[in-house]
Amino acid sequence: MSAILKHVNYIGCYRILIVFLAVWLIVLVISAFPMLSTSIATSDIKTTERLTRALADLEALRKQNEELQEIFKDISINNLNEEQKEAIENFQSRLTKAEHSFNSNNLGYISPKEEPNTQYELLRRRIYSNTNELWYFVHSRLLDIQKRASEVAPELVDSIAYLLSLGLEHKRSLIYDVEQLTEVDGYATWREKESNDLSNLVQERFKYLQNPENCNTAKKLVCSLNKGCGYGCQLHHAVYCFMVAYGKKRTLIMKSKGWRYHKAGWEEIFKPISDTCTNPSGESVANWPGNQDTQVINLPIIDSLSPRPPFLPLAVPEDLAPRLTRLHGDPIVWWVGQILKYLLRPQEKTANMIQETMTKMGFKRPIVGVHVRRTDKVGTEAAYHGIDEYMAHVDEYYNYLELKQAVDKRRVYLASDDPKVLTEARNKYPHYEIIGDPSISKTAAVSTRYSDSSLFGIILDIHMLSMSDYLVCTFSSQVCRVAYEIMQNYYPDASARFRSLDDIYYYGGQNAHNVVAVWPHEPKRSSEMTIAAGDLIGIAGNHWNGFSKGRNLRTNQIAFYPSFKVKDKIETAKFPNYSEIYKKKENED
Ligand SMILES: Nc1nc2c(ncn2[C@@H]2O[C@H](COP(=O)(O)OP(=O)(O)OP(=O)(O)O)[C@@H](O)[C@H]2O)c(=O)[nH]1
Ligand SMILES: *[C@@H]1O[C@H](CO)[C@@H](O)[C@H](O)[C@H]1NC(C)=O
Repeated sequence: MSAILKHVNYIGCYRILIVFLAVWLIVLVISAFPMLSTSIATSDIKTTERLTRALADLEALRKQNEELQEIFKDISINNLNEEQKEAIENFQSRLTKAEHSFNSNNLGYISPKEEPNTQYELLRRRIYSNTNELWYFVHSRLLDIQKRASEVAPELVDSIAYLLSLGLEHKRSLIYDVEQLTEVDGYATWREKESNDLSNLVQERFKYLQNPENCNTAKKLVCSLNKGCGYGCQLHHAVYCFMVAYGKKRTLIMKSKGWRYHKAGWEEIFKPISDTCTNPSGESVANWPGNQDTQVINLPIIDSLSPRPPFLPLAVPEDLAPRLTRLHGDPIVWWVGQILKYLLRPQEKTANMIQETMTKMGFKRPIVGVHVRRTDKVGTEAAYHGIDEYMAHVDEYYNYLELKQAVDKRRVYLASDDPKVLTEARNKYPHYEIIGDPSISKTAAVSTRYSDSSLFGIILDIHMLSMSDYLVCTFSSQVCRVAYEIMQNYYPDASARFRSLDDIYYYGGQNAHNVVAVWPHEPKRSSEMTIAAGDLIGIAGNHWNGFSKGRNLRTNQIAFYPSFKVKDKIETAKFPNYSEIYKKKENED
Protein backbone atom coordinates (compact mmCIF):
# COMPACT_ATOMS: atom_id res chain seq x y z
CA MET A 1 0.00 0.00 0.00
CA SER A 2 2.66 2.44 1.09
CA ALA A 3 4.48 1.46 -2.03
CA ILE A 4 1.40 2.39 -4.05
CA LEU A 5 0.98 5.65 -2.10
CA LYS A 6 4.54 6.45 -2.67
CA HIS A 7 3.92 5.86 -6.30
CA VAL A 8 0.92 8.19 -6.27
CA ASN A 9 3.00 10.79 -4.48
CA TYR A 10 5.59 10.41 -7.11
CA ILE A 11 3.02 10.96 -9.80
CA GLY A 12 1.61 13.92 -7.85
CA CYS A 13 5.08 15.38 -7.58
CA TYR A 14 5.57 15.03 -11.31
CA ARG A 15 2.22 16.55 -11.95
CA ILE A 16 3.08 19.62 -9.92
CA LEU A 17 6.43 19.85 -11.62
CA ILE A 18 4.86 19.56 -15.05
CA VAL A 19 2.18 22.16 -14.27
CA PHE A 20 4.89 24.46 -12.91
CA LEU A 21 7.01 23.95 -15.97
CA ALA A 22 4.09 24.61 -18.29
CA VAL A 23 3.22 27.88 -16.49
CA TRP A 24 6.84 28.96 -16.61
CA LEU A 25 7.01 28.20 -20.27
CA ILE A 26 3.88 30.20 -20.99
CA VAL A 27 5.23 33.16 -19.02
CA LEU A 28 8.49 32.86 -20.85
CA VAL A 29 6.81 32.76 -24.24
CA ILE A 30 4.56 35.69 -23.42
CA SER A 31 7.42 37.82 -22.22
CA ALA A 32 9.63 36.89 -25.15
CA PHE A 33 6.99 37.52 -27.81
CA PRO A 34 5.13 40.66 -26.87
CA MET A 35 2.90 40.12 -29.89
CA LEU A 36 1.04 37.46 -27.90
CA SER A 37 0.52 39.61 -24.83
CA THR A 38 -0.38 43.01 -26.26
CA SER A 39 -2.52 43.67 -29.26
CA ILE A 40 -0.87 42.49 -32.45
CA ALA A 41 -1.63 45.71 -34.27
CA THR A 42 0.14 48.08 -31.85
CA SER A 43 3.27 45.96 -31.70
CA ASP A 44 3.35 45.82 -35.48
CA ILE A 45 3.34 49.57 -35.62
CA LYS A 46 6.17 49.66 -33.10
CA THR A 47 8.24 47.24 -35.13
CA THR A 48 7.65 49.25 -38.27
CA GLU A 49 8.62 52.44 -36.45
CA ARG A 50 11.82 50.85 -35.20
CA LEU A 51 12.64 49.51 -38.64
CA THR A 52 11.99 52.89 -40.23
CA ARG A 53 14.26 54.56 -37.72
CA ALA A 54 16.97 51.96 -38.32
CA LEU A 55 16.69 52.48 -42.07
CA ALA A 56 16.87 56.24 -41.69
CA ASP A 57 19.96 55.83 -39.50
CA LEU A 58 21.53 53.58 -42.06
CA GLU A 59 20.73 56.03 -44.84
CA ALA A 60 22.34 58.85 -42.82
CA LEU A 61 25.39 56.64 -42.29
CA ARG A 62 25.56 55.94 -45.97
CA LYS A 63 25.48 59.68 -46.76
CA GLN A 64 28.23 60.36 -44.21
CA ASN A 65 30.17 57.52 -45.75
CA GLU A 66 29.88 59.10 -49.18
CA GLU A 67 30.86 62.52 -47.85
CA LEU A 68 33.90 61.03 -46.16
CA GLN A 69 34.94 59.41 -49.40
CA GLU A 70 34.49 62.72 -51.22
CA ILE A 71 36.70 64.44 -48.68
CA PHE A 72 39.37 61.82 -49.16
CA LYS A 73 39.14 62.17 -52.89
CA ASP A 74 39.86 65.89 -52.56
CA ILE A 75 42.93 65.38 -50.44
CA SER A 76 45.83 65.37 -52.85
CA ILE A 77 47.51 62.04 -52.31
CA ASN A 78 50.79 63.40 -53.64
CA ASN A 79 51.35 65.87 -50.83
CA LEU A 80 51.34 63.15 -48.21
CA ASN A 81 54.09 60.86 -47.03
CA GLU A 82 53.98 57.11 -47.54
CA GLU A 83 52.55 56.33 -44.11
CA GLN A 84 49.76 58.85 -44.48
CA LYS A 85 48.93 57.52 -47.91
CA GLU A 86 48.72 54.00 -46.67
CA ALA A 87 46.53 54.95 -43.74
CA ILE A 88 44.12 56.71 -46.04
CA GLU A 89 44.04 53.86 -48.50
CA ASN A 90 43.33 51.39 -45.71
CA PHE A 91 40.55 53.51 -44.42
CA GLN A 92 39.06 53.93 -47.88
CA SER A 93 39.09 50.23 -48.51
CA ARG A 94 37.38 49.64 -45.18
CA LEU A 95 34.73 52.15 -46.15
CA THR A 96 34.16 50.38 -49.43
CA LYS A 97 33.91 47.03 -47.69
CA ALA A 98 31.37 48.39 -45.24
CA GLU A 99 29.41 49.72 -48.13
CA HIS A 100 29.43 46.34 -49.83
CA SER A 101 28.08 44.55 -46.79
CA PHE A 102 25.49 47.28 -46.53
CA ASN A 103 24.50 46.58 -50.10
CA SER A 104 24.03 42.92 -49.50
CA ASN A 105 21.68 43.28 -46.55
CA ASN A 106 18.61 43.14 -48.77
CA LEU A 107 17.20 46.49 -47.80
CA GLY A 108 16.86 47.41 -51.44
CA TYR A 109 19.52 50.09 -51.44
CA ILE A 110 21.85 49.94 -54.37
CA SER A 111 24.97 51.98 -54.30
CA PRO A 112 26.55 53.17 -57.55
CA LYS A 113 29.76 51.50 -56.39
CA GLU A 114 28.38 48.01 -56.83
CA GLU A 115 29.77 46.06 -59.78
CA PRO A 116 28.57 42.93 -61.53
CA ASN A 117 31.03 40.12 -62.06
CA THR A 118 32.13 39.25 -65.59
CA GLN A 119 30.44 35.85 -65.48
CA TYR A 120 27.09 37.45 -64.77
CA GLU A 121 27.40 39.91 -67.64
CA LEU A 122 28.51 37.22 -70.09
CA LEU A 123 25.68 34.96 -69.04
CA ARG A 124 23.09 37.70 -69.34
CA ARG A 125 24.20 38.51 -72.88
CA ARG A 126 24.42 34.83 -73.77
CA ILE A 127 20.83 34.20 -72.70
CA TYR A 128 19.78 37.18 -74.80
CA SER A 129 21.51 36.07 -77.98
CA ASN A 130 20.60 32.42 -77.58
CA THR A 131 16.96 33.35 -77.09
CA ASN A 132 17.21 34.93 -80.52
CA GLU A 133 19.05 31.90 -81.90
CA LEU A 134 16.37 29.56 -80.58
CA TRP A 135 13.73 31.62 -82.33
CA TYR A 136 15.70 31.80 -85.62
CA PHE A 137 15.80 28.01 -85.51
CA VAL A 138 12.16 27.36 -84.66
CA HIS A 139 10.91 30.10 -86.97
CA SER A 140 12.84 28.87 -89.99
CA ARG A 141 11.88 25.22 -89.39
CA LEU A 142 8.21 26.11 -88.97
CA LEU A 143 8.31 28.10 -92.21
CA ASP A 144 9.77 25.06 -94.00
CA ILE A 145 7.10 22.80 -92.58
CA GLN A 146 4.38 25.30 -93.41
CA LYS A 147 5.54 25.44 -97.02
CA ARG A 148 5.59 21.66 -97.27
CA ALA A 149 2.20 21.44 -95.58
CA SER A 150 0.65 23.80 -98.11
CA GLU A 151 1.47 21.13 -100.72
CA VAL A 152 0.68 17.89 -98.91
CA ALA A 153 -1.48 18.79 -95.90
CA PRO A 154 -3.14 22.21 -96.39
CA GLU A 155 -5.32 21.69 -93.30
CA LEU A 156 -2.16 22.11 -91.17
CA VAL A 157 -1.18 25.52 -92.55
CA ASP A 158 -3.35 27.43 -90.09
CA SER A 159 -2.09 25.55 -87.05
CA ILE A 160 1.46 26.28 -88.09
CA ALA A 161 0.65 29.95 -88.56
CA TYR A 162 -0.69 29.89 -85.01
CA LEU A 163 2.55 28.33 -83.72
CA LEU A 164 4.53 30.99 -85.53
CA SER A 165 2.59 33.86 -84.05
CA LEU A 166 2.44 32.58 -80.48
CA GLY A 167 6.06 31.50 -80.67
CA LEU A 168 7.11 34.97 -81.70
CA GLU A 169 5.19 36.48 -78.80
CA HIS A 170 6.87 34.04 -76.49
CA LYS A 171 10.32 34.97 -77.78
CA ARG A 172 9.55 38.67 -77.49
CA SER A 173 8.53 38.23 -73.88
CA LEU A 174 11.77 36.37 -73.09
CA ILE A 175 13.86 39.07 -74.74
CA TYR A 176 11.94 41.68 -72.79
CA ASP A 177 12.61 39.86 -69.51
CA VAL A 178 16.33 39.50 -70.14
CA GLU A 179 16.48 43.15 -71.15
CA GLN A 180 14.68 44.07 -67.92
CA LEU A 181 17.49 42.46 -65.96
CA THR A 182 19.73 45.39 -66.84
CA GLU A 183 17.20 47.75 -65.33
CA VAL A 184 16.57 45.88 -62.08
CA ASP A 185 19.91 44.27 -61.28
CA GLY A 186 21.30 47.51 -59.90
CA TYR A 187 24.30 47.72 -62.22
CA ALA A 188 22.96 50.32 -64.65
CA THR A 189 24.92 53.11 -62.97
CA TRP A 190 28.06 51.04 -63.03
CA ARG A 191 27.64 50.29 -66.75
CA GLU A 192 27.27 53.97 -67.56
CA LYS A 193 30.27 54.90 -65.48
CA GLU A 194 32.52 52.11 -66.70
CA SER A 195 31.63 52.99 -70.28
CA ASN A 196 32.54 56.66 -69.72
CA ASP A 197 35.70 55.81 -67.82
CA LEU A 198 36.95 53.49 -70.54
CA SER A 199 36.15 55.97 -73.27
CA ASN A 200 37.90 58.81 -71.43
CA LEU A 201 40.88 56.60 -70.85
CA VAL A 202 41.46 55.73 -74.50
CA GLN A 203 40.53 59.18 -75.82
CA GLU A 204 43.18 60.64 -73.55
CA ARG A 205 45.72 58.15 -74.88
CA PHE A 206 44.78 59.04 -78.47
CA LYS A 207 45.25 62.72 -77.75
CA TYR A 208 48.61 62.06 -76.17
CA LEU A 209 49.77 59.88 -79.07
CA GLN A 210 48.63 62.40 -81.67
CA ASN A 211 50.13 65.48 -80.04
CA PRO A 212 53.83 64.84 -79.46
CA GLU A 213 55.85 67.62 -77.84
CA ASN A 214 58.30 67.76 -80.70
CA CYS A 215 57.02 66.91 -84.15
CA ASN A 216 60.51 67.18 -85.66
CA THR A 217 61.73 64.18 -83.71
CA ALA A 218 58.47 62.29 -83.21
CA LYS A 219 58.13 58.79 -84.66
CA LYS A 220 55.46 58.87 -87.36
CA LEU A 221 53.27 56.55 -89.35
CA VAL A 222 51.99 57.98 -92.61
CA CYS A 223 48.75 56.94 -94.27
CA SER A 224 47.06 58.27 -97.35
CA LEU A 225 43.28 58.55 -97.00
CA ASN A 226 42.81 58.00 -100.71
CA LYS A 227 42.12 54.29 -100.83
CA GLY A 228 40.22 53.66 -104.06
CA CYS A 229 36.83 52.98 -102.51
CA GLY A 230 33.76 54.54 -100.89
CA TYR A 231 33.47 56.68 -97.75
CA GLY A 232 32.78 53.78 -95.38
CA CYS A 233 35.70 51.85 -96.77
CA GLN A 234 38.00 54.87 -96.49
CA LEU A 235 36.98 55.45 -92.88
CA HIS A 236 37.83 51.84 -92.11
CA HIS A 237 41.15 52.36 -93.85
CA ALA A 238 41.87 55.35 -91.59
CA VAL A 239 40.83 53.35 -88.51
CA TYR A 240 43.20 50.54 -89.47
CA CYS A 241 46.04 53.07 -89.82
CA PHE A 242 45.18 54.44 -86.39
CA MET A 243 45.25 50.99 -84.82
CA VAL A 244 48.73 50.34 -86.17
CA ALA A 245 49.88 53.82 -85.09
CA TYR A 246 48.56 53.19 -81.56
CA GLY A 247 50.17 49.75 -81.48
CA LYS A 248 53.51 51.09 -82.73
CA LYS A 249 53.24 54.25 -80.64
CA ARG A 250 53.77 56.40 -83.70
CA THR A 251 51.87 59.61 -84.37
CA LEU A 252 49.54 59.06 -87.31
CA ILE A 253 49.93 61.52 -90.16
CA MET A 254 47.02 61.32 -92.54
CA LYS A 255 47.49 62.65 -96.08
CA SER A 256 44.15 63.79 -97.44
CA LYS A 257 44.85 66.48 -100.05
CA GLY A 258 42.91 65.62 -103.18
CA TRP A 259 40.49 63.38 -101.24
CA ARG A 260 37.97 62.05 -103.74
CA TYR A 261 35.03 63.20 -101.56
CA HIS A 262 36.49 66.67 -100.84
CA LYS A 263 39.50 67.86 -102.77
CA ALA A 264 40.69 70.38 -100.14
CA GLY A 265 41.08 67.55 -97.68
CA TRP A 266 39.79 66.02 -94.47
CA GLU A 267 40.62 68.97 -92.23
CA GLU A 268 37.92 71.18 -93.72
CA ILE A 269 35.27 68.69 -92.67
CA PHE A 270 36.64 67.11 -89.52
CA LYS A 271 39.08 68.40 -86.92
CA PRO A 272 42.69 67.63 -87.81
CA ILE A 273 43.77 64.40 -86.13
CA SER A 274 46.66 66.33 -84.53
CA ASP A 275 47.05 69.89 -83.27
CA THR A 276 50.82 69.79 -83.10
CA CYS A 277 52.04 67.36 -85.71
CA THR A 278 50.81 67.09 -89.30
CA ASN A 279 54.11 67.23 -91.16
CA PRO A 280 54.95 63.87 -92.75
CA SER A 281 58.68 64.55 -93.14
CA GLY A 282 61.48 63.26 -90.97
CA GLU A 283 65.13 62.35 -90.81
CA SER A 284 64.64 58.83 -92.13
CA VAL A 285 61.75 57.50 -94.17
CA ALA A 286 60.93 53.90 -95.05
CA ASN A 287 58.05 51.83 -96.28
CA TRP A 288 56.37 49.40 -93.89
CA PRO A 289 57.74 47.69 -91.84
CA GLY A 290 60.89 49.88 -91.59
CA ASN A 291 62.55 49.50 -88.22
CA GLN A 292 62.40 50.88 -84.68
CA ASP A 293 64.70 53.80 -85.49
CA THR A 294 63.10 54.85 -88.76
CA GLN A 295 61.44 58.17 -87.99
CA VAL A 296 58.76 58.01 -90.69
CA ILE A 297 57.10 54.83 -91.89
CA ASN A 298 54.65 54.71 -94.78
CA LEU A 299 51.82 52.28 -94.24
CA PRO A 300 50.18 50.56 -97.24
CA ILE A 301 46.49 49.57 -97.39
CA ILE A 302 45.57 46.57 -95.25
CA ASP A 303 45.07 44.39 -98.35
CA SER A 304 48.77 44.56 -99.21
CA LEU A 305 50.22 44.78 -95.72
CA SER A 306 53.23 42.57 -95.11
CA PRO A 307 54.35 41.57 -92.56
CA ARG A 308 51.10 41.89 -90.64
CA PRO A 309 51.46 43.36 -87.13
CA PRO A 310 49.43 41.89 -84.26
CA PHE A 311 47.42 45.09 -83.90
CA LEU A 312 44.82 44.30 -86.57
CA PRO A 313 41.15 43.48 -85.97
CA LEU A 314 39.67 41.59 -84.32
CA ALA A 315 42.33 42.20 -81.65
CA VAL A 316 41.68 44.67 -78.85
CA PRO A 317 44.35 45.99 -76.46
CA GLU A 318 45.20 43.37 -73.90
CA ASP A 319 45.31 45.84 -71.02
CA LEU A 320 41.68 46.82 -71.68
CA ALA A 321 40.36 43.37 -72.52
CA PRO A 322 39.18 42.29 -69.05
CA ARG A 323 37.17 45.48 -68.60
CA LEU A 324 35.82 45.36 -72.16
CA THR A 325 34.85 41.71 -71.84
CA ARG A 326 32.72 42.55 -68.86
CA LEU A 327 31.18 45.73 -70.23
CA HIS A 328 30.62 45.04 -73.91
CA GLY A 329 29.16 42.25 -76.03
CA ASP A 330 31.60 42.82 -78.91
CA PRO A 331 34.80 44.54 -77.74
CA ILE A 332 36.27 45.01 -81.23
CA VAL A 333 33.23 47.03 -82.29
CA TRP A 334 33.69 49.19 -79.20
CA TRP A 335 37.38 49.65 -80.06
CA VAL A 336 36.65 50.68 -83.66
CA GLY A 337 33.90 52.98 -82.34
CA GLN A 338 36.36 54.72 -80.05
CA ILE A 339 38.79 55.39 -82.89
CA LEU A 340 35.97 56.73 -85.06
CA LYS A 341 34.93 58.95 -82.17
CA TYR A 342 38.39 60.48 -82.21
CA LEU A 343 38.76 60.74 -85.98
CA LEU A 344 35.29 62.11 -86.71
CA ARG A 345 35.27 65.12 -84.38
CA PRO A 346 33.42 67.51 -86.71
CA GLN A 347 34.52 71.02 -87.64
CA GLU A 348 32.04 73.63 -86.48
CA LYS A 349 30.54 73.99 -89.96
CA THR A 350 29.99 70.25 -90.21
CA ALA A 351 28.45 70.06 -86.73
CA ASN A 352 26.06 72.91 -87.57
CA MET A 353 25.08 71.29 -90.85
CA ILE A 354 24.27 68.04 -89.06
CA GLN A 355 22.32 69.80 -86.31
CA GLU A 356 20.27 71.89 -88.74
CA THR A 357 19.40 68.95 -90.96
CA MET A 358 18.35 66.82 -88.01
CA THR A 359 16.01 69.52 -86.79
CA LYS A 360 14.65 70.16 -90.27
CA MET A 361 14.00 66.48 -90.89
CA GLY A 362 12.31 66.05 -87.51
CA PHE A 363 14.69 63.38 -86.27
CA LYS A 364 13.19 62.11 -83.04
CA ARG A 365 13.57 58.98 -80.95
CA PRO A 366 12.52 56.25 -80.73
CA ILE A 367 13.64 55.64 -84.29
CA VAL A 368 14.92 52.63 -86.19
CA GLY A 369 17.73 53.19 -88.68
CA VAL A 370 17.33 51.29 -91.94
CA HIS A 371 20.08 51.22 -94.54
CA VAL A 372 19.26 49.79 -97.95
CA ARG A 373 22.36 49.38 -100.09
CA ARG A 374 21.53 49.03 -103.77
CA THR A 375 23.07 50.36 -107.04
CA ASP A 376 26.57 49.04 -107.71
CA LYS A 377 26.56 46.64 -104.75
CA VAL A 378 23.59 44.46 -105.66
CA GLY A 379 24.33 41.36 -107.66
CA THR A 380 28.09 41.85 -107.48
CA GLU A 381 28.98 41.82 -103.80
CA ALA A 382 25.62 41.34 -102.12
CA ALA A 383 22.19 39.89 -102.80
CA TYR A 384 19.08 42.00 -103.34
CA HIS A 385 16.78 42.41 -100.35
CA GLY A 386 13.31 43.88 -100.77
CA ILE A 387 12.09 46.63 -98.44
CA ASP A 388 9.61 44.20 -96.82
CA GLU A 389 12.47 42.15 -95.47
CA TYR A 390 13.90 45.15 -93.66
CA MET A 391 10.50 46.33 -92.47
CA ALA A 392 9.60 42.96 -90.96
CA HIS A 393 12.48 43.42 -88.53
CA VAL A 394 11.53 47.03 -87.89
CA ASP A 395 8.00 45.88 -87.07
CA GLU A 396 9.29 43.28 -84.66
CA TYR A 397 11.55 45.82 -82.94
CA TYR A 398 8.57 48.09 -82.35
CA ASN A 399 6.39 45.20 -81.18
CA TYR A 400 9.08 44.51 -78.61
CA LEU A 401 9.51 48.18 -77.70
CA GLU A 402 5.79 48.50 -77.04
CA LEU A 403 6.13 46.00 -74.21
CA LYS A 404 8.42 48.55 -72.57
CA GLN A 405 6.89 51.90 -73.43
CA ALA A 406 4.13 53.62 -75.33
CA VAL A 407 5.23 54.37 -78.89
CA ASP A 408 3.58 57.51 -80.24
CA LYS A 409 4.65 56.85 -83.81
CA ARG A 410 6.63 54.11 -85.48
CA ARG A 411 9.51 56.11 -86.91
CA VAL A 412 12.21 55.00 -89.35
CA TYR A 413 15.27 56.80 -90.67
CA LEU A 414 15.77 55.39 -94.13
CA ALA A 415 19.14 55.76 -95.87
CA SER A 416 19.84 54.39 -99.31
CA ASP A 417 21.94 55.04 -102.36
CA ASP A 418 18.77 54.53 -104.42
CA PRO A 419 16.06 57.26 -104.11
CA LYS A 420 13.33 54.87 -105.29
CA VAL A 421 13.54 52.97 -102.01
CA LEU A 422 12.21 55.92 -100.02
CA THR A 423 9.19 56.36 -102.29
CA GLU A 424 8.42 52.67 -102.21
CA ALA A 425 8.69 52.46 -98.43
CA ARG A 426 6.45 55.48 -97.88
CA ASN A 427 3.81 54.05 -100.21
CA LYS A 428 3.88 50.60 -98.69
CA TYR A 429 4.10 51.64 -95.04
CA PRO A 430 1.83 54.67 -94.66
CA HIS A 431 1.35 54.00 -90.94
CA TYR A 432 5.07 54.63 -90.45
CA GLU A 433 6.77 57.99 -90.29
CA ILE A 434 9.66 57.45 -92.67
CA ILE A 435 12.32 60.11 -92.43
CA GLY A 436 14.80 60.46 -95.24
CA ASP A 437 15.84 62.71 -98.06
CA PRO A 438 15.65 61.41 -101.63
CA SER A 439 18.03 64.15 -102.78
CA ILE A 440 20.70 62.63 -100.51
CA SER A 441 20.19 59.26 -102.18
CA LYS A 442 20.35 60.91 -105.59
CA THR A 443 23.82 62.32 -104.95
CA ALA A 444 24.89 58.86 -103.80
CA ALA A 445 24.43 57.54 -107.34
CA VAL A 446 27.67 56.19 -108.70
CA SER A 447 28.04 59.06 -111.23
CA THR A 448 27.92 61.82 -108.58
CA ARG A 449 29.18 59.81 -105.62
CA TYR A 450 32.52 61.51 -105.24
CA SER A 451 31.43 65.11 -104.72
CA ASP A 452 30.96 67.54 -101.84
CA SER A 453 27.19 67.23 -101.75
CA SER A 454 27.49 63.46 -101.80
CA LEU A 455 29.94 63.68 -98.88
CA PHE A 456 27.50 65.69 -96.78
CA GLY A 457 24.79 63.19 -97.66
CA ILE A 458 26.74 60.18 -96.49
CA ILE A 459 27.98 61.95 -93.33
CA LEU A 460 24.37 62.79 -92.47
CA ASP A 461 23.04 59.34 -93.25
CA ILE A 462 25.69 57.61 -91.15
CA HIS A 463 25.14 60.04 -88.31
CA MET A 464 21.37 59.47 -88.22
CA LEU A 465 21.74 55.71 -88.54
CA SER A 466 24.19 55.67 -85.64
CA MET A 467 21.86 57.81 -83.50
CA SER A 468 18.96 55.38 -83.89
CA ASP A 469 17.70 52.92 -81.27
CA TYR A 470 18.14 49.93 -83.52
CA LEU A 471 19.71 49.25 -86.92
CA VAL A 472 18.34 47.08 -89.72
CA CYS A 473 20.70 46.69 -92.67
CA THR A 474 23.14 44.46 -94.50
CA PHE A 475 26.48 44.19 -92.73
CA SER A 476 28.04 43.44 -96.11
CA SER A 477 27.97 47.23 -96.52
CA GLN A 478 30.65 49.32 -94.82
CA VAL A 479 28.18 52.18 -94.51
CA CYS A 480 26.07 50.22 -92.09
CA ARG A 481 29.02 48.73 -90.24
CA VAL A 482 30.40 52.24 -89.67
CA ALA A 483 27.01 53.38 -88.34
CA TYR A 484 26.93 50.37 -86.00
CA GLU A 485 30.45 51.13 -84.77
CA ILE A 486 29.64 54.78 -84.06
CA MET A 487 26.40 53.72 -82.35
CA GLN A 488 28.54 52.13 -79.62
CA ASN A 489 29.45 55.64 -78.49
CA TYR A 490 25.87 56.33 -77.46
CA TYR A 491 25.24 53.32 -75.23
CA PRO A 492 27.36 51.39 -72.71
CA ASP A 493 26.80 48.36 -74.93
CA ALA A 494 24.90 48.62 -78.22
CA SER A 495 26.29 45.37 -79.59
CA ALA A 496 22.82 43.76 -79.78
CA ARG A 497 21.01 46.75 -81.30
CA PHE A 498 21.03 45.54 -84.88
CA ARG A 499 19.69 43.04 -87.32
CA SER A 500 21.78 42.29 -90.37
CA LEU A 501 20.09 40.64 -93.33
CA ASP A 502 23.30 39.07 -94.52
CA ASP A 503 26.76 39.03 -92.89
CA ILE A 504 27.72 39.01 -89.25
CA TYR A 505 29.93 41.89 -88.17
CA TYR A 506 33.42 41.88 -89.70
CA TYR A 507 36.26 44.23 -90.41
CA GLY A 508 37.70 44.26 -93.93
CA GLY A 509 41.17 42.69 -93.81
CA GLN A 510 40.63 41.19 -90.36
CA ASN A 511 42.38 38.08 -89.04
CA ALA A 512 40.33 34.90 -88.66
CA HIS A 513 37.22 35.24 -86.56
CA ASN A 514 37.20 32.25 -84.26
CA VAL A 515 34.60 30.98 -81.84
CA VAL A 516 34.96 28.38 -79.08
CA ALA A 517 32.61 25.41 -78.76
CA VAL A 518 30.96 25.23 -75.34
CA TRP A 519 28.88 22.12 -76.18
CA PRO A 520 29.77 19.08 -78.29
CA HIS A 521 27.71 18.34 -81.40
CA GLU A 522 26.79 15.02 -83.01
CA PRO A 523 25.76 15.71 -86.61
CA LYS A 524 22.19 14.66 -87.43
CA ARG A 525 22.62 15.49 -91.11
CA SER A 526 25.56 15.29 -93.48
CA SER A 527 25.76 19.09 -93.70
CA GLU A 528 26.42 19.36 -89.95
CA MET A 529 29.73 19.58 -88.14
CA THR A 530 31.15 17.22 -85.54
CA ILE A 531 32.18 19.24 -82.53
CA ALA A 532 33.92 18.47 -79.26
CA ALA A 533 33.63 21.00 -76.46
CA GLY A 534 36.59 23.34 -76.63
CA ASP A 535 37.04 23.10 -80.41
CA LEU A 536 37.98 26.30 -82.18
CA ILE A 537 35.83 27.10 -85.19
CA GLY A 538 36.58 29.77 -87.77
CA ILE A 539 33.17 31.31 -88.38
CA ALA A 540 32.19 32.23 -91.93
CA GLY A 541 28.67 33.42 -91.29
CA ASN A 542 25.40 33.08 -89.43
CA HIS A 543 22.55 31.79 -91.54
CA TRP A 544 20.01 33.27 -89.12
CA ASN A 545 18.18 29.93 -88.95
CA GLY A 546 19.82 28.62 -85.81
CA PHE A 547 22.93 27.50 -87.69
CA SER A 548 26.24 29.09 -88.53
CA LYS A 549 28.78 27.95 -91.05
CA GLY A 550 32.44 27.57 -90.32
CA ARG A 551 35.57 25.47 -90.36
CA ASN A 552 36.48 23.33 -87.39
CA LEU A 553 40.17 24.07 -86.82
CA ARG A 554 40.72 20.67 -85.19
CA THR A 555 39.22 18.54 -87.96
CA ASN A 556 39.26 21.03 -90.86
CA GLN A 557 35.64 20.10 -91.55
CA ILE A 558 33.67 22.91 -93.21
CA ALA A 559 30.02 22.56 -92.20
CA PHE A 560 27.05 23.95 -90.31
CA TYR A 561 26.81 23.94 -86.52
CA PRO A 562 24.08 25.13 -84.13
CA SER A 563 24.95 28.73 -83.31
CA PHE A 564 24.15 28.36 -79.61
CA LYS A 565 26.86 25.74 -79.12
CA VAL A 566 29.70 28.26 -79.32
CA LYS A 567 30.83 31.49 -77.74
CA ASP A 568 32.92 34.27 -79.22
CA LYS A 569 36.66 34.19 -78.68
CA ILE A 570 37.87 37.64 -77.75
CA GLU A 571 41.20 38.33 -79.44
CA THR A 572 43.79 40.50 -77.77
CA ALA A 573 47.19 41.91 -78.71
CA LYS A 574 49.93 43.49 -76.64
CA PHE A 575 49.34 47.12 -77.50
CA PRO A 576 51.33 49.61 -75.41
CA ASN A 577 49.45 50.75 -72.28
CA TYR A 578 50.56 54.41 -72.32
CA SER A 579 51.16 54.31 -68.57
CA GLU A 580 53.63 57.22 -68.92
CA ILE A 581 50.66 59.58 -69.33
CA TYR A 582 49.73 59.07 -65.71
CA LYS A 583 53.32 59.39 -64.52
CA LYS A 584 53.61 62.62 -66.46
CA LYS A 585 50.43 63.87 -64.85
CA GLU A 586 51.66 63.03 -61.38
CA ASN A 587 54.79 65.05 -62.01
CA GLU A 588 52.78 68.00 -63.24
CA ASP A 589 50.58 67.98 -60.14
N1 LIG B 1 24.20 59.13 -98.85
C1 LIG B 1 24.32 57.80 -98.96
N2 LIG B 1 25.33 57.28 -99.67
C2 LIG B 1 25.44 55.94 -99.74
C3 LIG B 1 24.52 55.08 -99.09
N3 LIG B 1 24.88 53.81 -99.36
C4 LIG B 1 26.00 53.89 -100.12
N4 LIG B 1 26.33 55.17 -100.36
C5 LIG B 1 27.48 55.67 -101.14
O1 LIG B 1 28.16 54.56 -101.66
C6 LIG B 1 29.43 54.41 -101.04
C7 LIG B 1 29.65 52.93 -100.83
O2 LIG B 1 30.96 52.64 -100.49
P1 LIG B 1 31.40 52.15 -99.05
O3 LIG B 1 31.23 53.28 -98.10
O4 LIG B 1 32.76 51.59 -99.16
O5 LIG B 1 30.35 51.08 -98.60
P2 LIG B 1 29.93 49.66 -99.17
O6 LIG B 1 28.46 49.65 -99.08
O7 LIG B 1 30.67 48.60 -98.47
O8 LIG B 1 30.27 49.64 -100.70
P3 LIG B 1 31.52 49.07 -101.51
O9 LIG B 1 32.74 49.66 -100.90
O10 LIG B 1 31.23 49.56 -102.88
O11 LIG B 1 31.49 47.60 -101.38
C8 LIG B 1 29.32 55.20 -99.77
O12 LIG B 1 30.50 55.61 -99.24
C9 LIG B 1 28.45 56.36 -100.22
O13 LIG B 1 29.21 57.29 -100.92
C10 LIG B 1 23.47 55.68 -98.34
O14 LIG B 1 22.63 55.02 -97.75
N5 LIG B 1 23.41 57.03 -98.31
C1 LIG C 1 52.45 49.01 -68.85
O1 LIG C 1 53.40 48.44 -69.71
C2 LIG C 1 54.69 48.47 -69.18
C3 LIG C 1 55.66 48.02 -70.27
O2 LIG C 1 55.20 46.86 -70.90
C4 LIG C 1 54.75 47.59 -67.93
O3 LIG C 1 56.05 47.58 -67.38
C5 LIG C 1 53.77 48.13 -66.92
O4 LIG C 1 53.70 47.29 -65.81
C6 LIG C 1 52.39 48.28 -67.52
N1 LIG C 1 51.55 49.02 -66.60
C7 LIG C 1 50.34 48.63 -66.25
C8 LIG C 1 49.62 49.52 -65.30
O5 LIG C 1 49.85 47.60 -66.65
